[in-house]
Amino acid sequence: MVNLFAQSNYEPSDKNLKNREWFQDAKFGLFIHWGIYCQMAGGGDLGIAEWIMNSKQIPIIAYENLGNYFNPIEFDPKEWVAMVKSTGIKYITITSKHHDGFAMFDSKVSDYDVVDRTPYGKDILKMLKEECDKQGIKLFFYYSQLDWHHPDYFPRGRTGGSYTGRPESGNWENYIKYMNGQLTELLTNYGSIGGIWFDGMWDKWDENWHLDETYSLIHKLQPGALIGSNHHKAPYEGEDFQMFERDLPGRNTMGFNQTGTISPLPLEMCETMNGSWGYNIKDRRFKSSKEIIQTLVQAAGHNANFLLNTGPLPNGKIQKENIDTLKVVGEWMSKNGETIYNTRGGIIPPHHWGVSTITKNKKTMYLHILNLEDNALHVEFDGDIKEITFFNDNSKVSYSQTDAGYLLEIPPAKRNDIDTVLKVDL
Ligand code: FHN
Repeated sequence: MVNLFAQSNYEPSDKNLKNREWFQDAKFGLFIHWGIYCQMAGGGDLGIAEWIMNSKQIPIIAYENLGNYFNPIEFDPKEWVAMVKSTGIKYITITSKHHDGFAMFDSKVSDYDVVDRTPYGKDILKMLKEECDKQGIKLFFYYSQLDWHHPDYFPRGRTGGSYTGRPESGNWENYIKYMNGQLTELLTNYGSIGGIWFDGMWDKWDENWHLDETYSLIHKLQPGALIGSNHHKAPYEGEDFQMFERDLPGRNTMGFNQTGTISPLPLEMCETMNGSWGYNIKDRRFKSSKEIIQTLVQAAGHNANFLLNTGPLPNGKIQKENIDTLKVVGEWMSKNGETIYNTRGGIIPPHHWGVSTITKNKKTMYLHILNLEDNALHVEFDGDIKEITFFNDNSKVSYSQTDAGYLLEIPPAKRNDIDTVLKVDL
């Protein structure tokens, strides 16, 4: 029997509801997977990065050495956040602790962290948060409930088995205390944060994760903080948004999503820039800027935020290939942001030709045509339309009404290879 004890009778605070709306308006976030694993750069295997400890079965006693060499002296939070801003990204979600158990912040409930165990010795999350505050970017913390390092993460789940060298015993309640201790640090030492992005419950489904305790602790410390969990199932009570890993809401092309439920909560889809979350030197499968923009647009049309990942290098720099792509995405957003930010997934459901977004006052709809071979597009819509224009040059779109909707003329010269955006005044 799964005994999860989600936060029962949860009533989100007004602040929380406001933040949910802010979150939905923000639409675009940067996911950052950064930890001591980046120094192994995937170890020559495509598809391994932040999982290297488990994939290569590296015992704790050996893996801990990675801390001894982690010295990202070129980490410049000001540069990171400025780059984020110029891309049109509104929030950052960074790994505070991944499955390897290593904290990228100054933890007092453990010394297995960046301040105590690395020559760098600085609190990366604090540095980043200070800069985010200065530049007006919200910061969320990813936190892995799964832990391959802590001895009390016992009984073990599907991963982090005997190769780690931990005793085959442990006190689960102690682990929950430790986790809640770290979460308390994250929610008290870094000012107001966007929220907590949980991951890892899928490691042991039948465990009592004491979500009631953890979720109410978070909401008590910061009632406005949004909680989301990447458990791949429908949201539990106490969660404030629903997330989908590398898939649009409701889809399951990657094999992660275990639910057909799309909740009325704010939605978020996360995606990699290549195929890896953490830095992998061999992974050159970089998605084109076109593919990334189209996925962002698709996410918006599915009423979801887009959380796009980068895995920084051991020296603290962001991969150049990622910066180049983000620059192009930023240029597109600076021209077309009006059709994405502050909108909701359109009243015209996603179609093979593309998606629609709509302003919150429902006066303007945007059609994002992502695939079109014909010179005309039939759109099923039974509302009244005042005018349709091409968003890029305000020229009028010729259209006629049909029994089922509207037939729009889209001559080839007016089409854009990435997204032909039409503005529809309702
Ligand atoms: O195992 C993790 C993985 O390393 C990464 O953090 C992703 C991000 O969504 N989540 C997990 C897999 O579901």
